[in-house]
Amino acid sequence: MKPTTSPVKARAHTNIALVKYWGKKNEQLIIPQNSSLSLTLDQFYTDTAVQFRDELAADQITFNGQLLTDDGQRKISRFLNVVRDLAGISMHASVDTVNHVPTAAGLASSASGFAALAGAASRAAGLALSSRDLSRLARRGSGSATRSIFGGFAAWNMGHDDNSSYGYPIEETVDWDIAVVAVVLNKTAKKISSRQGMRAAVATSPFYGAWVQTATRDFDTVRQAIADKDFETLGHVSEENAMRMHALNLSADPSFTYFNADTLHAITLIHELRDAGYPCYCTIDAGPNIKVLCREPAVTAVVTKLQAAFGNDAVLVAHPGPGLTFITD
Ligand code: 2P0
Repeated sequence: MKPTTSPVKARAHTNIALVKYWGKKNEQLIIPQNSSLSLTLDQFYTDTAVQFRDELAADQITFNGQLLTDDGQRKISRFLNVVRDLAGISMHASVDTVNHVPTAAGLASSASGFAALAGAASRAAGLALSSRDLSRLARRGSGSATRSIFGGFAAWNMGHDDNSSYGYPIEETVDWDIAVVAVVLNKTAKKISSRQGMRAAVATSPFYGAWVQTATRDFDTVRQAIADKDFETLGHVSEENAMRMHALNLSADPSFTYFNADTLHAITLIHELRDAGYPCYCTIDAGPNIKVLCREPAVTAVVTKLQAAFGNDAVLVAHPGPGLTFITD
């Protein structure tokens, strides 16, 4: 197929890892140290339109209406080179990306961004990739994007090379009442990127080997809990997995953490709710914000307690969301 003569637009949603990816075996191809498992969310997504055009002298990339320069531009151009190589073309592209993350969310993610870009750019280049191949392509932009090709519960099989490291769906349509309450505790950009943070953990944490072992076990347990609709096991193991990921960072040399004081306060509040009989569990990514896994009947109690502590605007409720879609308008 030939490159398209009009822009191709794709939408992908962000995902929250229940069994985390925190370390690479291969930095260039983004092959992880362990398989990971996530839930794609409905509330936070990215729309990206791409067209390859003869007349462009360079890739032209806008993000939320602003022309990107420097690092942001380079990262996307490097990704577009992978697409150009696959399609056997050399044209530059115009890329127009809009992030639909509530303005105050502080949850912007490269997962939805590179999943949407993989979909739009590959199709605009004339490629018709399978979902698995789209996930492998998204992986080249950012590891977590591998899983955002799929809706609901999805996994990333770590594999050992470009072919064997791909995403796949576990339960695309989630037919039980799971909700995720996100609490925004800090909106400013993090000082240590995920890429730097996980590199430091692999290189210096004395516990890294134990992380790989336990994450591998967690993957199987959470996968079975999803099949059994066993929310307590799913939540408990996800919370433990997140805490172990953050323990890697505390045990790195030099030690670092993404937590702030509010993060610890929020964790305490979730533990209090659990002690009061509400099944809810927290998970935390490479930033101070908390995401609380719960079932629908507990949402009101979780939201009320967190709003009282951190303000109404800091709390957002999300549900399982869809995988990559193409948009025609
Ligand atoms: C995850 N995170 O599994 C983990 C848990 C954050 C904490 O994947 O270097 O942006 O581009 O592959 O995917 C965030 O890291 O890192 C991430 P790169 P990415 O969702």
